Amino acid sequence: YTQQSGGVPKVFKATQKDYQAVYNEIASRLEEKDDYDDGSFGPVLVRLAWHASGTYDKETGTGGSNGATMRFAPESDHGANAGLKNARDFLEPVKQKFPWITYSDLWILGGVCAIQEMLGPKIPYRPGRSDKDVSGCTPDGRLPDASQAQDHLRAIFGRMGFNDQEIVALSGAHALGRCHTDRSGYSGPWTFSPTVLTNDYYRLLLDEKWQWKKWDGPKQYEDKTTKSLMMLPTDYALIQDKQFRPWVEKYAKDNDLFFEDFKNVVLRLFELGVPFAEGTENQRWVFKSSNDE
Ligand code: HIF
Repeated sequence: YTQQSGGVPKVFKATQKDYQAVYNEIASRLEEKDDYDDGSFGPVLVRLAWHASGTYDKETGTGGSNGATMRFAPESDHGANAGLKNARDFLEPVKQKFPWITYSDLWILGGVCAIQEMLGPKIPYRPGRSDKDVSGCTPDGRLPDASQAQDHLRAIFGRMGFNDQEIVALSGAHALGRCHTDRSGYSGPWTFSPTVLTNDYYRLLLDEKWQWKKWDGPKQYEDKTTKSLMMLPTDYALIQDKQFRPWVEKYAKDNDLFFEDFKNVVLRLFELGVPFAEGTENQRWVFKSSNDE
């Protein structure tokens, strides 16, 4: 990023401290803007970072978090991305304040910050993404379809390079946030604390009795006890499938194991398709959260 000062171009090389300042700005906006949804933009920021990354195709090397092409139609209009304008707009003033950061690095930093601020594990981060123009938009259909089951999950996440254990470890992120009828058509949160990351998603999957919700909307499960929680068909597939289920049981019992595996798989998800500079594999930064000493 070059800054013009008195006609002399000055190359500005951002350091960890500069990125921490961006982190802090996102964290304080999260704290301040608490009148959204269940009281936090955190979940929708996580979904933005994931949808930016989850378009990756390991065969062609296309898609992934490099590019931030969801700024443009047609990608912004893909059905799977409905509602993510809320997250992009939330981050726009941060981009204005720190114009040297790329949108693609900012969106991923937004996901990292949201996970940490919602009391999840620290997600090590490295910058290096550059923004692409509209020609970098990925074709529709690369993100998962919630009405499907295990074969679909393996096909979609396999294309990104993830195995069964990693699919289950990632899925715990559905402890966060909710479904909106005006976005996906589905309705409701997965857990009782949708703005705090815990292993509750796995515990509820196993401990609750789930039944089809009786309504006009798309097929989804509701818990028999309170009828206030939901599971998508793709969520329920994790306990129906013999290979997935043992991982659900492990994470339901052990929040530390979930956090460790979640950290590792999210870190990889967020780096898909990024041509990082050689030798930076072990040079990731861990940001201070706002509740750290
Ligand atoms: Fe989601 N996801 N996701 N998801 N997702 C929704 C919302 C969130 C799938 C479908 C949906 C992951 C995997 C899958 C989050 C994070 C992650 C919604 C509701 C749907 C339908 C959208 C809306 O109506 O607002 C499917 C089919 C997935 C494959 C298994 C990841 C693992 C769990 C990769 C992941 O990290 C988050 C956070 C939300 C909540 C967004 C919100 O606005 O609250």
